[in-house]
Amino acid sequence: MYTTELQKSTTIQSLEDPKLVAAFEARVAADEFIEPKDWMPEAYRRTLTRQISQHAHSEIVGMLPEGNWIGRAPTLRRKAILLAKVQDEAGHGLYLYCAAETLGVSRDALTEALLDGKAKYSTIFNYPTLTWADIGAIGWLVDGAAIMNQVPLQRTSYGPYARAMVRVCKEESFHQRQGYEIMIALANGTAEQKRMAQDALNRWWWPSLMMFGPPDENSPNTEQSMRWRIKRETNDELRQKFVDITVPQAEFLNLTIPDPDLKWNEGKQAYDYGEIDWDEFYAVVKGEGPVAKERMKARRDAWEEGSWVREAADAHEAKRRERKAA
Ligand code: FAQ
Repeated sequence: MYTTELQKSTTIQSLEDPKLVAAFEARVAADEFIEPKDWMPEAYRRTLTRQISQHAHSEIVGMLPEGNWIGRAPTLRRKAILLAKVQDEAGHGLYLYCAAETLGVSRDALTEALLDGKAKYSTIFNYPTLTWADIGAIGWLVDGAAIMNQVPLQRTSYGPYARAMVRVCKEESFHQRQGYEIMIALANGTAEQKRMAQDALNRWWWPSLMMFGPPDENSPNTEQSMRWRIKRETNDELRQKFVDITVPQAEFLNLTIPDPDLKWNEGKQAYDYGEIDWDEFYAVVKGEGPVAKERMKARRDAWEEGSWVREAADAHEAKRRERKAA
């Protein structure tokens, strides 16, 4: 839906005052932050609304796979860490919804777009967490991929998004470490624990690479988003950096990345890796992921069960306004 809207608003953009557009582009090119009350092209606003809201939905849906293990964490220490991590993800979702709201769209409208299937969330959260090792693999790989993508977003051109990313990145860094620490414990544990760690790596590796989005040549938004400095690096650039940083970490764990084509390329000083199954990626984007229905049901139920809280907050706000007006 959003790509179509972007095309529509690109047409609108051609009707926008060229002087305003030129001044906006110059500010972006000079690495100035664009703030909520500044003039911005409609297509810029829509692209940001799409990206930030997808990001917010991902943080919130992303609590579900790990939430599944809070009650089954193997020790009190692991449970406390996991609880804190999942709560951090809720906080990230909230900062991001606030950043999206500064673009003039309500949080309710954003949530409804998700529940109506018009807005997306990251494909990665449509895979199940089958064993405790999956919690290690999520922290190590999923948070690792998230950091790789989000560090450059601290310099994204939209001020509220960039500032939200600063705190998010600090917390994601702790998340990545806790996941890797679980993997270290399992990889150095019993044969069964090592098998669990390898199995989790086998299942999470390729979906983690898909998190970075389609290859640049099939990414409809990258070119414009790079020009507007919404994105600071392309999908393929970030994916390559992630592979390069993660392969030595897997070697340290004595685990094998499930890719027979993975090999160091001396010429490019980076790893070559095998073909990603893009059919799987697009199927998951379309809502056909292994646990996609479960995830959306959980979000729908939470929205419905929380309606009394929203009503109470509205009633409180109405009373506050009445008192102020009196
Ligand atoms: N999943 O033209 P592009 C996390 C869509 S946070 C689903 O390349 P773009 C923390 C894309 O929206 C994880 N859809 O798009 C955590 C577009 O849709 P359209 C989330 C995807 O925006 C850890 C279409 O495909 N992070 O993990 C995906 O330029 C652990 C064409 O793609 C962010 O959202 C995907 N993987 O680049 C929480 C970071 N990839 O226009 C809990 C911010 C692409 O057809 C536990 N976002 N699409 O409606 C971004 O950096 C960008 O939006 C990209 C995609 C790189 C994700």
